[in-house]
Amino acid sequence: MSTLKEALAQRIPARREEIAALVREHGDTVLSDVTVKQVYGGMRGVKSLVCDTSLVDPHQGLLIRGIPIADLTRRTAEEIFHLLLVGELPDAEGLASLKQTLFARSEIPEYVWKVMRNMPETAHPMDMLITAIAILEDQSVFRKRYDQGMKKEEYWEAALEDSLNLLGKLPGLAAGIHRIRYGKGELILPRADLDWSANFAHMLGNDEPDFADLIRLYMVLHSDHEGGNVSAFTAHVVASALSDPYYAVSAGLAGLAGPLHGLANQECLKFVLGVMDRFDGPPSAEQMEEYTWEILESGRVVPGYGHAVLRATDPRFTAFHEFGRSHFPDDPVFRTVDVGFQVIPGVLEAHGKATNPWPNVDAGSGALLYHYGITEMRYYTVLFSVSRAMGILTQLITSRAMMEPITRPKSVSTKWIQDQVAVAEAQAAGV
Ligand code: HAX
Repeated sequence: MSTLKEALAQRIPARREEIAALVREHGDTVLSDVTVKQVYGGMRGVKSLVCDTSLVDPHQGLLIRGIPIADLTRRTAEEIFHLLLVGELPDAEGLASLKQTLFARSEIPEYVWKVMRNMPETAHPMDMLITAIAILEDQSVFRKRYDQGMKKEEYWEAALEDSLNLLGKLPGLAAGIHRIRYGKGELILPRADLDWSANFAHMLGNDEPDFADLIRLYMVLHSDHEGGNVSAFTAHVVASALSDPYYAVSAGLAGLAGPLHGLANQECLKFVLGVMDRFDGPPSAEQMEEYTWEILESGRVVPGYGHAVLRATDPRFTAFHEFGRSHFPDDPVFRTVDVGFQVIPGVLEAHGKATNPWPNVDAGSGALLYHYGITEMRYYTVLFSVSRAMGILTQLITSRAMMEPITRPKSVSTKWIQDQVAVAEAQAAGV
């Protein structure tokens, strides 16, 4: 058996050499062209980023190190973290060691709780989480070692230390934010016999085995979604300046807090409860259709549907949908999500705007949390964040291990683009 650090240390030299050779021998090979539409369209489809932890196939959905997410839904969060980082699932001893490592780093300094308790009652739970991570920066090993003159070859070791420290604390931080923000009583301490996600469920105050299983699934499904999504890309850019993992994760999660990205799960449940409120319970297919058209005609997006990369039903939605169907098919909130799944893609297709009318991960997750009493929808993106930190951190450690430089794409002015277009038109006209 080897620890996570040993497993990584064994793999890094060959990987560095592989990439160095690729750049040395094929550095000028063209991978992607860029069109005017892409430049003004959020760089959609421009291939200019490396992410080896995961890939989003438009039709298959998320693949973690080449394994479809649908084949990983029984795994623990620790297994997924190891897989993301090392490229392989851990053996039993490696898994036990990682579980122990994270538990040993779970204690949260008292000053963090003081700040959390003093934040305004109106502060969004994401604001609290981002603040908590930012003030933990004081504990950064990366920053201290950098100040002492750490060698570039060793950056990944300090990034790994910070990542494990932060990851160990995240379930406790997030659960504590829930208890403080929603008046749930005293903070609950983690238990040494529980793993990372089971402890999260426990610290949220619900020890039902099915709830722990949902939180495990939630942590697995949201863990990573390649490198170009807003949160991963933001964290990548910030960390490329050698800002430490605390800064990078808090910046990335600020992106996750946007309604077009991670906040969509909060918006989804609002949508579902809105339909139920209007029709006094789960709607018929016709009522759901009517409600969806109203949203679209008022110029709003239907949360939980559409995706920048996916072109099919998100397998993560399917996994949540299966969970609901097998555990509580008659729950009214779940039934409403189910009617939405049957109706909304057709409405979006008829509306004709969205490139992908199918549900994404956020469409159903809130209904499952709601069933177990996590009814505070503003909190949902915090759960997403705890999981997504795994992807952000493993991408960050990998970037430091590969000694990547600072990110700095070239921007151009609209005038420059207009000039290029004029030159291209003149050439096409043979002038
Ligand atoms: N409802 C209504 N209109 C939609 C839509 C939806 N669910 N999805 C896309 N569209 C619209 C877009 O707003 C856009 O309209 P404009 O031309 O007027 O700007 C048009 O269809 C084309 O957009 P697209 O190419 O299909 O989608 P984008 O790549 O631009 O955007 C989004 C992808 C996920 C942001 C988009 O589908 C959306 O806003 N969905 C609803 C919000 C949501 O569910 N977000 C969560 C996504 C998953 C995630 O990141 N979670 O964290």
